[in-house]
Amino acid sequence: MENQYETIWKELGLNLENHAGLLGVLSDAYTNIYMAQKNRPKGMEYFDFVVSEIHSLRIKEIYEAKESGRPIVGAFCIYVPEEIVLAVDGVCIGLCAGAEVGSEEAEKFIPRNTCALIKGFMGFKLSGLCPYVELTDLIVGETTCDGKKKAYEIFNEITKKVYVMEIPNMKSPKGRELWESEVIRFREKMEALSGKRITVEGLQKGMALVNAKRKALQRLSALRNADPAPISGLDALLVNQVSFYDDPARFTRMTNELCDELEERVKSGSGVAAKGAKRLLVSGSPMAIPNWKLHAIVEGSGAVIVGEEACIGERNFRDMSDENFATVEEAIAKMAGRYLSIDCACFTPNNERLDNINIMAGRLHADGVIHYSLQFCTPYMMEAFKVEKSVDRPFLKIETDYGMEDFGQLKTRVEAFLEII
Ligand code: BJ8
Repeated sequence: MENQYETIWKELGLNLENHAGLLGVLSDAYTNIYMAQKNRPKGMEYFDFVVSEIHSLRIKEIYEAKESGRPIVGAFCIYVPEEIVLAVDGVCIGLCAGAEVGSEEAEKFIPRNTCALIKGFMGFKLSGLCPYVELTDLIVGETTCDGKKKAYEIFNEITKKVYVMEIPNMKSPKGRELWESEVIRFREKMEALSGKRITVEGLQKGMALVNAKRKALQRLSALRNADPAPISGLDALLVNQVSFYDDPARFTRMTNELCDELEERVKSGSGVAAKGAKRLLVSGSPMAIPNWKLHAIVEGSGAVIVGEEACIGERNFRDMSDENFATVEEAIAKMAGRYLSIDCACFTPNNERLDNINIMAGRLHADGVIHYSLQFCTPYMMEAFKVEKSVDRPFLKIETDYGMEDFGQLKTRVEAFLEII
């Protein structure tokens, strides 16, 4: 008998056969990578549940939100101001895909030499595998890297609902002016989409939700300073990945509960790896769910990842939005400033990222830094040279994609790196 979720998937036009295959592969990977870990915090049970329901319960929730008239907005970049979506009672979800399923379909529209993240989101949509894309009323793109910029043109031909925010290349006064005007334009777009005016109260509510989420993620990040690390890098990465599509208030509550437990672990000196285990910071391109490859390799080799200097990681929650404002205009101006401080490699120059990596490595007592770029991700691959020069501890540079063909080779390189630390 058809279950309630299948009815929704069918209505959304998913390819049910491919979709069943995808869920099977995801569930096996999760069992092998996540459930095989020892000494996991009890608080991770919630996140295990969320992953098991990734295309079921959460999709039903978003489906019901849409039915009740709430606008559903998808995004691919942490530059998209979630506060504005929440200010009109919308739902904001991350659409990046971290698996190579659908690449062949994607390559019918975009060049082979495109980064896996772009191929991933195109491929998921084209293969009828992504219920999130189908539920959106608006998909917000941005002019960050060239690959994304051009892919959005094609994605709009396919979905007919892409809206692009222009992001400057430089953080100059002109760049700031342009960006602020783009945030204002986005506010107007959200007002038109929802039929609601954005008010001071709406923005206060949106900011409070997003800031609370950021604060919980900051708390988790700070707990990873401890030795032994109270949580594995794999689990912390998962919490960060889930933050992009879970309900924000519930996510914050569950992450804070997890942090309460981790605090107890830190107090009692217990952790996931032995005290003194080698600690690594990972820095670079985003790792969208279910991209767990590097973390699985590093932690399978006996080290522990203590931080992610990435958009699915610290870059997403480092700065808060200023909740102290009297008018919508003031709120927008402050918010625009907050977003423009994000240190994405798409900017030139981007020296603040070098400082941030070193600050993080020091705070987390990292023994080494692994720079992670997706293949064909020019901004991060290029910036790796500067990062290597600026980092004051052992450094390893990796370029990879979502495939598993290089798993053995990467493992050998990571093990050799751990030897020299
Ligand atoms: S703020 S990192 S989320 S743009 S991996 S598509 S950069 S070729 S994702 Fe990003 Fe916003 Fe910057 Fe963050 Fe291009 Fe690189 Fe692919 Fe990338």
